[in-house]
Amino acid sequence: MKTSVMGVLVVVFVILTLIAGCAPVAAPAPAQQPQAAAPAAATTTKTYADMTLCYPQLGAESDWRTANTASIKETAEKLGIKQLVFSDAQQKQENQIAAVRACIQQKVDVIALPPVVEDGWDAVLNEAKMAGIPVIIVDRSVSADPSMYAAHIGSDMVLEGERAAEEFNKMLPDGGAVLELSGTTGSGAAVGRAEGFRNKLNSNITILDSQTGNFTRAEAVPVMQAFLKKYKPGEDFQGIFIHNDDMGIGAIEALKAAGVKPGDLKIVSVDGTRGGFQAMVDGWFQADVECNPLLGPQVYEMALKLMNGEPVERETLTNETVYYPDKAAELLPSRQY
Ligand code: GYE
Repeated sequence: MKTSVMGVLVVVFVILTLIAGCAPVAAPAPAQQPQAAAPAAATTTKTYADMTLCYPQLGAESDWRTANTASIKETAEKLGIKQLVFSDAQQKQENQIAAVRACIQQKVDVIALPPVVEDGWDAVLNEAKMAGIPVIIVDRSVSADPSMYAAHIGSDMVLEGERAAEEFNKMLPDGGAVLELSGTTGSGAAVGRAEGFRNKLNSNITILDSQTGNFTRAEAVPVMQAFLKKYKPGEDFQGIFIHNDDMGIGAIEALKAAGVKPGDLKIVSVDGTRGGFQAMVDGWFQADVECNPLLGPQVYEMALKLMNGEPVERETLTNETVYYPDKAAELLPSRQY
C-alpha cells in the first residue's frame, strides 16, 4: 500500500515536471507596439539647405561630360544645398561602385548616379535601398530592375540613334555603306544609339563596320586610322555615324591626315557641343543630334521631392532636336556647352 502511494506520487511528480519543462522558458515577446506618431522633425518639409547629394560622376571623357559636371556643381551652388559629394570614376565602374558605397556610409540624403555601363549595379543599388537612400539614375540607363531605384532622368538614346539613321536615309537615298564609331561598350548611350540606328536605317544602307572609341577624342583617332587602312572613303563607305562629338573631332583629325576633305563623306554625330557646331560650320558634320547634358536643375528638384517623400516621375526624358549646318554659325555663339 505504502509503495503504491509512493508510486502515484512519483508519477504525479514526473507529470508536473514534464508540464513545467514544456512550458516556454521565457514569456513570448510582447507584440510590437505600433510606432508612435512621427516626431515633428520628420514631418517638417526639407529644403535645399538640408540636402546632401552624392554625384559619383562617371568620368571626364567628353565636352558633354564636362558640361554635365558643371551643371551639377553650379546648380548645387545656386540652390544652396548643404553638401554635394562629387567624385570622378575615370570611366571605371569599380570606382563608381566604391564611390556609391562611400556615400551610403556617409548617409547622404540622395544618390544621383550616371552609370558608366548598364549592367552590374544590382548589389550596390540594393545596398542603397537597404540603407533607405533613394537613387536617381541620371543620363545613361541601367539594366537593373526599376524597383531598385527611384527614377531615371536622361535622354532617349534609342531615339537619338533613330534620328541619326533618318539623316543617312535622307542623304543616301540610293543606299550605300556607313561606318559606325560607337561609344563606350556596354554603356546605355552606346547600346541605345546603336539600337536606334539599326531600327531606322534603310535596308539599302549597310553598316560596314562598327568599333568603339570609348566616347573620347584620343581613342577615336586610332580607330579612324584603322578604318582608313581597311576601307577606302567614298568607295567602300559614304558615311560615318559617330556616337559623340568628341570622337567626331578625333575622327576629323584622322580624316584630314588621310587627305579626306569636308563634305567628301556624310558624317552624323551626337551631342551638339560647341565642337560639334564648329565641325558643322567647317563642313565636316552634316547633322548633329542633340543630347542635353544640363540636367542639374531637374536632378535637385527630384532629389528634394524624394527627401520629402513626395511622388516623382519614374522616367523623365529630355526634349531634344537635330541641328544642321545651315544654322550652325548663327547658333554657335549662344551654345552653353
Ligand atoms: O553623348 C557622350 C558622353 O552618356 C549621353 O556620354 C552621355 C554620353 C554623351 O561621353 O559625349
